[in-house]
Amino acid sequence: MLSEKMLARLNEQIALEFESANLYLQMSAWCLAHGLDGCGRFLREHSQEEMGHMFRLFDYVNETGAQAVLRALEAPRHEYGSVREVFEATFEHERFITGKINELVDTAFAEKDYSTFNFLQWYVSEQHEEEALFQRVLDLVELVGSDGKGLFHLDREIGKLRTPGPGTEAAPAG
Ligand code: OFO
Repeated sequence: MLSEKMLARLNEQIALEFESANLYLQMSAWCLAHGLDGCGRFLREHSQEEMGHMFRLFDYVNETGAQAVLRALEAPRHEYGSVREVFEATFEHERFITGKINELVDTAFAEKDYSTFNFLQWYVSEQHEEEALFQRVLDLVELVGSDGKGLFHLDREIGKLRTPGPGTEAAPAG
């Protein structure tokens, strides 16, 4: 059974995962509006991945006999100066989410809720993968460049990336 504190924190994380999904979906719209179809596709897929994170938490909370409660969501940022700025924001966002997952783990431990502590390990691994993925994207921006012809190639390379699950590596699509 979840403590009140644990339930409130898990419900907040459900909202944060929704906001992550909306952030990446909004970013995909920015990319498409700027002719960057590969980046748009990658970010749209990542938005769906975030919905998976949300549902995993939603199901867990409900399975404990508690009730997942949804809150109003923050509107995501929709203006960016460049594709570099978009991907700098993705990396910053993932670091923010890692901090939130760590706080959840701290709470589970402090509440002696070892079932939730165990459940959260998947998210710990996932955040490691997510930070690595977006770091890789930033490395690509650096290597390939984001001006002129570089932007064309960058869009193609990012369009080939796939979001890995925990235990797998970010690999270009075949
Ligand atoms: Fe991007 O990991 Fe969930 O939020």
